[in-house]
Amino acid sequence: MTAKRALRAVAWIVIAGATLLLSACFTVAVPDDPAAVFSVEPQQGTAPLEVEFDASASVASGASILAYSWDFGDGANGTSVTTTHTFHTDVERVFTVTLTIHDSQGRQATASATVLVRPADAPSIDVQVEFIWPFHYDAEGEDAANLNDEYFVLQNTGADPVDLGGWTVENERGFRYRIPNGFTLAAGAVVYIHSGAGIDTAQILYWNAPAPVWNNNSDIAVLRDATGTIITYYAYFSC
Ligand SMILES: [Ca+2]
Ligand SMILES: [Ca+2]
Repeated sequence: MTAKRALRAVAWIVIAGATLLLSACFTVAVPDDPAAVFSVEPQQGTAPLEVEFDASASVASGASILAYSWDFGDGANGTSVTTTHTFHTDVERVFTVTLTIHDSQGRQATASATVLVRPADAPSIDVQVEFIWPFHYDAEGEDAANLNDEYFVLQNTGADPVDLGGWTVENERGFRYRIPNGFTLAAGAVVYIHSGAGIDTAQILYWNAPAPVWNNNSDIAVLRDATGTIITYYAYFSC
């Protein structure tokens, strides 16, 4: 049996003044396991958004990579090691792009990343609130029995307090939490938002979800302001 170890890598990437916390994962250990790796540039922007993808860092030790298969998340596909795709949208969308490589020993590996595309007429966003580490989507033990160990953290990275009343966070399936009216996050302050029930404080909020919110293998958390505009998001993927 082929042994595999999965590593989760977290990278801080600064784009146009906004900092996105991205997670990616890849498989290592057995030296000849192939691994799909690719870069995305840019990772967000205004439609029509031309994005360059480069999978040349993918590896298949002891074999050669025969095919690259791209799924751009909007119905389009690609087949080159490096490729360009233009995203079109009339509403803000987070596209999930997936690369699958096939090697000469019949094995395959996949990797995913996200691209945030805003409509052409969208106002510019001065991002002040961000997801920060950790995003604890896998609660200790059975998630359904430990909802409050599922949580994530938001930080106001700006210089002024931000009124988060009416802002929302939703998962990839559209299950949404609304931050209570009157909740303000001071400059530099953080707030933990737990999936379960509890009494809200200035540092801790409770989603009061009836079941786990965050998938343990992959999900996308989207933060919107009170007008529904996407402020930022956090994505993670299974290995
Ligand atoms: Ca979970
Ligand atoms: Ca768990």
